[in-house]
Amino acid sequence: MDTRHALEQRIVKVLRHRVGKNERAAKPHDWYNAAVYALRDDVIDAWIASTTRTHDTKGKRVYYLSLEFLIGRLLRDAMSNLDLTGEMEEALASLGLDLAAVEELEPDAALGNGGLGRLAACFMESLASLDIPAYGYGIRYVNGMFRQRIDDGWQVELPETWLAHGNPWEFERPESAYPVGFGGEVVADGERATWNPAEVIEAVAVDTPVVGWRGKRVNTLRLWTANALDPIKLDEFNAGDHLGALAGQLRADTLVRVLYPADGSPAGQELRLRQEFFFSSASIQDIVRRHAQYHGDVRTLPDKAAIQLNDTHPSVAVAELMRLLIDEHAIPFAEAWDITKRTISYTNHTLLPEALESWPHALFERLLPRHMQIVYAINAVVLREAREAGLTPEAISSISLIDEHGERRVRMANLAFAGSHSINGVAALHTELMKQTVFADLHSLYPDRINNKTNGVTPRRWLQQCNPRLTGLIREAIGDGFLDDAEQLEALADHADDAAFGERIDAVKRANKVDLAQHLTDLTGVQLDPDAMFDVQVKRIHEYKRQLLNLLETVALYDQIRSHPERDWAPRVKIFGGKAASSYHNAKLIIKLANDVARRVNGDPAVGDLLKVVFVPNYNVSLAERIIPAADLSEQISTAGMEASGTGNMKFALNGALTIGTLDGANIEILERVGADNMFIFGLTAEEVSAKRNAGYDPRSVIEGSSELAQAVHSIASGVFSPDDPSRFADWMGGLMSSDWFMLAADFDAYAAAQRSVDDRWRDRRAWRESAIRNIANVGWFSSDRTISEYAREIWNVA
Ligand code: 26Q
Repeated sequence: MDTRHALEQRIVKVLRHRVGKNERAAKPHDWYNAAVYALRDDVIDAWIASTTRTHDTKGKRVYYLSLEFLIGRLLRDAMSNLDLTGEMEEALASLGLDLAAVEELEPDAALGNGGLGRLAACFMESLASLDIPAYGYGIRYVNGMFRQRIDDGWQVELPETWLAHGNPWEFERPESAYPVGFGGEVVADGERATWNPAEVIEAVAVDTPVVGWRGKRVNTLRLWTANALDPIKLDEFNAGDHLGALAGQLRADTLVRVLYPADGSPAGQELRLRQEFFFSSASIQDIVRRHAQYHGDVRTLPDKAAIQLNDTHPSVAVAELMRLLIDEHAIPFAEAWDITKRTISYTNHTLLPEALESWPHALFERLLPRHMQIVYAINAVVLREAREAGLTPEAISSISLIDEHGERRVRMANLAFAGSHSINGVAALHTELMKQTVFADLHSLYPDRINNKTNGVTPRRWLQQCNPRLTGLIREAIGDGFLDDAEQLEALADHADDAAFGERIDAVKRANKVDLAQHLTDLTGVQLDPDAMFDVQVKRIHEYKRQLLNLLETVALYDQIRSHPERDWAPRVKIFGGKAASSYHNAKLIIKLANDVARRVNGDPAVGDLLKVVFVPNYNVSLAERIIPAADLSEQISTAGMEASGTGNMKFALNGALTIGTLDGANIEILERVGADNMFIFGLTAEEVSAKRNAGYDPRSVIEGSSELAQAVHSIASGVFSPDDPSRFADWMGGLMSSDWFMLAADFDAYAAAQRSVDDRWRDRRAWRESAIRNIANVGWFSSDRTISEYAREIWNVA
């Protein structure tokens, strides 16, 4: 029996015995579940083999603690990494089903906000692909990232119910459960203590397999769900208090109910701290339990476990590991501190001061009284080391884990820094700025700890799976080596000035654009010309990312086209997408403006197909997989010094888009590899931005000095795009005149000029194609395999 036939039989069998339907009764979702169950058997075999291998070799494991994993769909990933896509396609076809349609039934696992969560997902895939034993630890949110609907141009947030039809990828592990305490009191006993929490919630593991490339290894993503220890208080129930009897379960459910839909501006709610401790504690208990079981002595933990903290969200893990070592394993404080630092390392993802987490001391102490004591004990050590090193009182106060200015607060970044042997930034510039700004004093005390690990993206999802046409063409041109080593894409450079190859690259891009145009028409009703330039800015909406700069330039271009319709304009489609944090007023206004501009421009017969504007609702991983392969131009235009790295920038370049961008984050490193001839770099440098801010920059004079910008600002302010409410944007635009922290005005002219060079290059079709090929050829280095290899060698010390 051939394998296709075997897969088909398996699907029908699991449809009957696991889903409980026959072929006649099966609904589309039943077929989706059956397809996953059938494939899953192969995944499970490889999973069990991987775990056994790690046990047998007693290898060191990596533990990636992250409050976010922005995974997206898993079916294509699993099929493709197991090389079963073709078989699945044929098996489903013989059952009268279309694989693409079945794939569409899988909801996105959107357990993350944006870059940080997606990075965690790429890292999990690369860890498995590089055959590194690893666990991801996080929370199984019942409602992940909210679904975005656009009502009359405004963002409306709706709950995302990704688990509504069940989740065939997950395995509940009731035997892996741990108590997590909150509140209560501490009874001291020398360095040790007994903590009697007022409340205990049970964390239960739910595992998802993560399949590596060519199925080499399958690792585990372990997400915690919560149960009341006593799900129903029967005495209370029987006494008639039916709701009170269930209160404990409700408190537990609340913990894992929803992902905090903020990025960059932390919401200081108690529930967030409870989530952070809940998952950190369960994960650390699981890690220490596993170590004790397989290796006996907790003192050897640093030899067998490397714990990476994804930002400060899990930094309470430092105190929790100390507590377990001291209180439960009777290790002296000094030795516990040494073990902790050798085990833990921390990745920073932002310099924005408002995004640095800190918790009110009173809240921290009330919720985690034992951890508060441990934080003080750690602080005593750190402050002593700072005094001994001769640091100034100001430096010592900035290093302290406790912020004493105003209401006393616990600084989570200082706790993570103190408790780690490695603190890394996510791009070269970002890491340098960490040393010079937020961590300057900690860096002077511990100068060997800060290091750089430039981000990367998995080329499986972000090239092979999302762009099969391009992948096929590259294989024809340079063979299959790049599938296992993305840096071999370099061989494509030999084809960069081959005109015939350029035309084939163009044909692939055009086909992807036709597909995307159809999809966007279905979503928004707007008709798009696939021969126009697709100019794309998709990412979280944030002022520092400067979607408003792009919109101002769009408005300026619209004015120009209307004034000079006779000129040889390069037809463009401006595509925007992204979610705004629900409480972020200006971000929501950006979405409204994009939609208002779209309505006016798209309805203006004077511009016709020369300019179209689309705001794609509900941007998510699956939409990214359609949009990125179809992009011609990638907008990476953050205020220099503010985007830690960016990872979308890498995905676009890998798919042959040219970048227009600032010297920020990883754009700088992309420029080093792709070359200035194949990118459009503009604007102030990070140093110039900070000098300008210090020199007292006056945006009003800059705006008035640029006729194009002044006209754009005035037309938005006066209601040209909002005739239904002419003053809608007036205050906002007025504010820009007096204060422009993100330097939109300062960079506008340079940005507009760069856009006109984009037009020039676009008209030279051959030159554009050559640049596109040189982008693809030179960004293999931004594979997350390279990033993870560096972490493995330089931070984790794993083979
Ligand atoms: C913190 C506390 C309370 C509520 C929310 C938060 C919170 C949540 C998410 C704070 C920040 C985030 C996300 C940050 C993020 O996505 N940063 C991005 O990380 C990427 C991966 O390193 C970088 O490429 C981006 O430059 C960076 O913005």
